[in-house]
Amino acid sequence: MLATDDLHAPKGESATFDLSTYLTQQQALVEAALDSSLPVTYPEKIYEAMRYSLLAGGKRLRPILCLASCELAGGTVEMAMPTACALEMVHTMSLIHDDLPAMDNDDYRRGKLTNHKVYGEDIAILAGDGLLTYAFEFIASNTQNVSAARVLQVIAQLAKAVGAAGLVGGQVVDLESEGKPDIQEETLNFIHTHKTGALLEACVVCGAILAGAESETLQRMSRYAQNIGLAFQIVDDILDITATQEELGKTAGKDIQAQKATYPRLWGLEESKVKAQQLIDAAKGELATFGEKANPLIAIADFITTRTH
Ligand code: GRG
Repeated sequence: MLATDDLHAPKGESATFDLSTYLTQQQALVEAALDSSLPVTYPEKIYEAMRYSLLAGGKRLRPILCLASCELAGGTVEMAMPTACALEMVHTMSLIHDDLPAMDNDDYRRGKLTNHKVYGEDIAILAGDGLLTYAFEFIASNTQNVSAARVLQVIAQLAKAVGAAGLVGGQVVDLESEGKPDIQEETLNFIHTHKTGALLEACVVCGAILAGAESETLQRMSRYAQNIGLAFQIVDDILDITATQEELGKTAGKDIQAQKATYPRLWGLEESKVKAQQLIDAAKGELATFGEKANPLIAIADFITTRTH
């Protein structure tokens, strides 16, 4: 669980919106919903492994983005909560699989031993599979006060973001790029718009779909999300160099060790920070027409560049 200290509003944030309080409240709602989303039943071992990673903390940024986007577009937290939980299930399964020896091979995640270190590789793979499939069941079976057509649109959007056209494709190019000294900016952008950006975009767009947003709103939300998605990954690459293992909750310095293609490697640290800020400014610009309703998403955009883990 993210400590309240970690949620202090970034410098320069609008005095009218208290991001720390907002994030703390939304995070508590998400934690409660996730906890009740997945009861333990027979065979207990797989449910325990799924719950171990799902309830291991984390910023809960993806579900919070989905809830905020639904509210901006005129919907409610209740309409979006099953999708918000499903997005965190998908994100968690991608972390479990990413940490496996065959992928990034990490022993720590969210300050705890990785899933395979606790349950073994076989169960960790299945825990990921279980979370991925349950995410879609959870949206289909639990969404209320939203038309079936919108729920179907959300399921299609999420499936596209997760498959070979999204996370899976991004991960493949990331794996292929390891150890190659001359990665082009185009390739790096492909990796991160797919591996990280696609799911963040799905969070924002799905929230707006559930609320019945018009096409122009959906396009604005989509551009906002693409910008924060890339900025999020640039900051992730920067933190891998500048933050400690304690701050990150996972092994620090892994990118250099694995000779990974990263933005700081391409541009240097300072230029990477400037580019992340430019993307955040562009993201906030997309929401200017929404007035105060956009305050949560604007403040979350600022949080992305000021976060420390
Ligand atoms: C999705 C079917 C399927 C398979 C998985 C392994 C894989 C394919 C993709 C890797 C995706 C991945 C791990 C991307 C990195 C995204 C990222 C920056 C994660 C860190 O997100 P935070 O900082 O983490 O929001 P917390 O712990 O706060 O939730």
